[in-house]
Amino acid sequence: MTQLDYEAIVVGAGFGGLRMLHELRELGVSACVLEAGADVGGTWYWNRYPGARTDSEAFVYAMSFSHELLQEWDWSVRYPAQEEVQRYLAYVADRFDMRRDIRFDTRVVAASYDEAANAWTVSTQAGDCFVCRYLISATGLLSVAYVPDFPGLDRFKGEWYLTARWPNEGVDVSGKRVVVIGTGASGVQLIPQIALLAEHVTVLQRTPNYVIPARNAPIDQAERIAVKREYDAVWARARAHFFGFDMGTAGVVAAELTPAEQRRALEAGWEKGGFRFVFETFDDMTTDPATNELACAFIREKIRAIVRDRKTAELLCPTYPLAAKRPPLGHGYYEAFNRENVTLMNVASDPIQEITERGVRTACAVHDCDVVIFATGFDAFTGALTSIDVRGRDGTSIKEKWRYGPRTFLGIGIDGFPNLFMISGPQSSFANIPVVVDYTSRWIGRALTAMRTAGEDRIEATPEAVGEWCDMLDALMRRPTILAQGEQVGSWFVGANVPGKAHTPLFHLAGLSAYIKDCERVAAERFAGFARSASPTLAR
Ligand code: N01
Repeated sequence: MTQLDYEAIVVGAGFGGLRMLHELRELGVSACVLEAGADVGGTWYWNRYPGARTDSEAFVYAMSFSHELLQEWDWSVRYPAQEEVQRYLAYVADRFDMRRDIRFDTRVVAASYDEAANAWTVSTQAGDCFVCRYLISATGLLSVAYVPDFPGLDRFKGEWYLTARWPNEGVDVSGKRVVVIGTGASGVQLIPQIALLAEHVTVLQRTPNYVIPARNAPIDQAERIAVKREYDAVWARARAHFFGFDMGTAGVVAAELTPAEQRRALEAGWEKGGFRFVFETFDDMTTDPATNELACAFIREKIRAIVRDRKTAELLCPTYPLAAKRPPLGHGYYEAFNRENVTLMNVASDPIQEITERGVRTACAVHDCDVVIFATGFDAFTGALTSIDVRGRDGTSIKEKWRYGPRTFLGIGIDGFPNLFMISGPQSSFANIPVVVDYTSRWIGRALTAMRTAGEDRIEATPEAVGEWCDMLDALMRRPTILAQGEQVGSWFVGANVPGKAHTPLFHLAGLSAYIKDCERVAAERFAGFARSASPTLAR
């Protein structure tokens, strides 16, 4: 019989990995977490660029599994900064004595399933191998940075950095000329902060975003006490919400209001700020194109009112529907373009050609600089798993299997890959991450419990269930919704941000609440769509 090192190995010690480790311990499953970084945190460990902070409101950007933890921890502000989130995750790890089951500085490079042994062998970059029965990936959906292949980067004489791999010791941009490439959520957070220090910041924008003001503010004690008193209800509302937030609805669609009432609603939403603008202004903002355009025109008006230089303001105004790309939250983003030391350039009309010794060259201009910062996004959802050589029952790798896009059941299981579970896997839900990973970890725990009760040790999504799941997601993408329009605007939602990547829906486009309903139906039908058995190893 194959000797197991652990019953379960979890890859990644971010929100997902820590949550899963807790679940496995509750079930009495021996487990080890392998983490590439030197500490817990995952995304929060690596993305420590200036300005990095949550876009989710703090109270629901937390672990919900422990009442004591929820009562103990006090968030300082509505949108905590990276340093505070990192401190929180370290606190969770210490509070529950998790570090003894985590191996840091351990990058997983390969994993293969041995059918005869019903076991996974997991190999690390350092050459270590671990054998386990269950392999659980918690590698994050936005963890592998995408860097465009601009020629000449190796010639550049200055410094260059990725927001997604920001050095621990920080970067001193004071007095330096900086070029930032990318204006997604990362660039939008970074730009106002480095503008405070740099001599000059040149922002190379390809597609403008609808940046909604976050309205960050300290959390007052009365609010803190009120939330802590009803935390169970907070989580119930978050699980029932499209995006996993504790937010209400507007209770009204735009067409029911007069133009003056619509205007008042938009102004009120803008004042509330954050994703409340999207979810609590009109209930049809992401479903009715006319309502969506109303909101888009309103934001464009705000941009023109904030940004003094007319040419810059026009360049910052998007023309595609709001939410076709993930809208970032801003902390003085548009205001930063009123500074003398910030210049916006359009690299849609004048694309980047190469990096030279002295800076970035576009077709029509040369931007000399001391520092280049790439805020160019991620190989979302699939990148982490396809960059590891994961091989299933017949030796096929996930990378080969997903050549034309990911194929999974519930974003949790893959046919041909027994006993492999994914947390925040492709084709699962994209929503407020702590809520998603809490649900998925509990769901995997329920599956393991059902197997244990039935005397089984092997579980695998069936090809039929995978086929039906993919068909259902394709049908969602073909619906004329706003989210489904991401393909036209190069959104990572559908893999359209990485050249050569298959354009398929990378997550369940009907929202978290619908996703949970689908997962609950599967669990209620005794995990229908998964073949479960006792392996000969167990029977022996
Ligand atoms: O990445 P992005 P991100 N030439 O893909 C540009 C989450 N997140 O890291 O739009 C020039 O959004 C690209 O241009 P275009 C959040 O879910 C969360 O900012 O493709 N430009 C775009 O402007 C978010 O959605 C938080 O035309 C090029 C930028 O690079 C997701 O992560 C914070 C280019 C990439 O934007 C990704 O956000 C940060 C090229 N060749 C991120 N290639 C919080 O919640 C790419 N670009 C706090």
